[in-house]
Amino acid sequence: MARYRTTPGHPYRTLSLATVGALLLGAALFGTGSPETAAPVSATTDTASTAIDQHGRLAVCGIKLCDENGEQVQLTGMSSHGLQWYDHCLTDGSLDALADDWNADVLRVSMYIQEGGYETDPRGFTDRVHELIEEGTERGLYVIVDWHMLTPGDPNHNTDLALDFFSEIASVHADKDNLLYEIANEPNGVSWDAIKSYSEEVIPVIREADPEALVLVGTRAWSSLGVSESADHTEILADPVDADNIMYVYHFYAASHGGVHYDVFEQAVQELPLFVTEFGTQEHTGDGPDDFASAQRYLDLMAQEQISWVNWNFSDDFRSGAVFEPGTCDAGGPWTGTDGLKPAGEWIRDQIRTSGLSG
Ligand code: IDC
Repeated sequence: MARYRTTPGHPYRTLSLATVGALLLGAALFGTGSPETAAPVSATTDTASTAIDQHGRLAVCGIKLCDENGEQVQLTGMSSHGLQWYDHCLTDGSLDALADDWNADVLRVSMYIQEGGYETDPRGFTDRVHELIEEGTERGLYVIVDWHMLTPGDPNHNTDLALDFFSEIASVHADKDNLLYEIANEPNGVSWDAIKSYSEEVIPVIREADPEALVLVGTRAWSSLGVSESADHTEILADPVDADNIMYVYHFYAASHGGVHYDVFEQAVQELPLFVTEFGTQEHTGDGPDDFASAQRYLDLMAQEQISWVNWNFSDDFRSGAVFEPGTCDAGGPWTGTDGLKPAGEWIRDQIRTSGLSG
């Protein structure tokens, strides 16, 4: 789970921006000195401290992910489905369950751009992402803000929108230690060069507001490191993105990607900083039969190599890769235990409970 019991927590980590603002204003108006002395203990904190308190800001060290003490860490958790379709699966109850029953370390907030997503209502989607960042933070979760571009597959199609969105997100949340910025979910049908140049436009805008931001860069061919379009990770090695503190993204669907995809990934983990921000135990449609043996092979490698991973997806969509049975979200649960879960949900809940920072 996201909470630890051993070290006293720091109450300010879980206060919302608005609360911190009010405290600062109060301190200024009434001359009570620093908000540290004036602040009441938040109702959401107790003597426990969260994973964020324990590990702080994450950063790339060599080709691994490290916490603020320089120790290697592996995060494990879940991705939402598209907010335009399954926002109602992200409730107080479901997010509590994710943090405290599933023991997740990380929530990926998947905001599609097309297909009825961000481009149809930039203000509304941005506001919802702000809220979900606060919801995750209050529960001690790291939060990946996923710019879920998919169709069209060229990330440059959305650059202006991405610059607006990420500059606001980074400036509002720069004081938080738990945000990770995923700037392009799955580029496809475009060269590595196009992805690299997009990244080199977006990363500086994020870093202007949040200089230490950890940025996750999608890779060619649906974040397959190029493999689904007959390339591989060596094109990245030959011409990496010109920025530090970034990781490259790999996605896999275990029933479809057990062969050459696995082989390239196995090689690439020795050569590039990688973060698996999406995987499924089924086919690349997110549906069909589960292949738990293939998924376990990947998870064993990722445990050994301390590669962080996030599973697709925390919704009640009818497809086999959505963890909840259809109807669960409208019914308001059950969120905890296994009663509301499909087979893939039961499997991944067990995996998350026993892995990562809180395993
Ligand atoms: C799928 C969803 C499905 C939706 C479709 C639309 O499961 O409900 O209709 O997207 O785009 C990915 C993508 C992710 C896909 C998922 C499963 O990042 O958006 O979700 N997948 O197909 N890459 C590989 C698989």
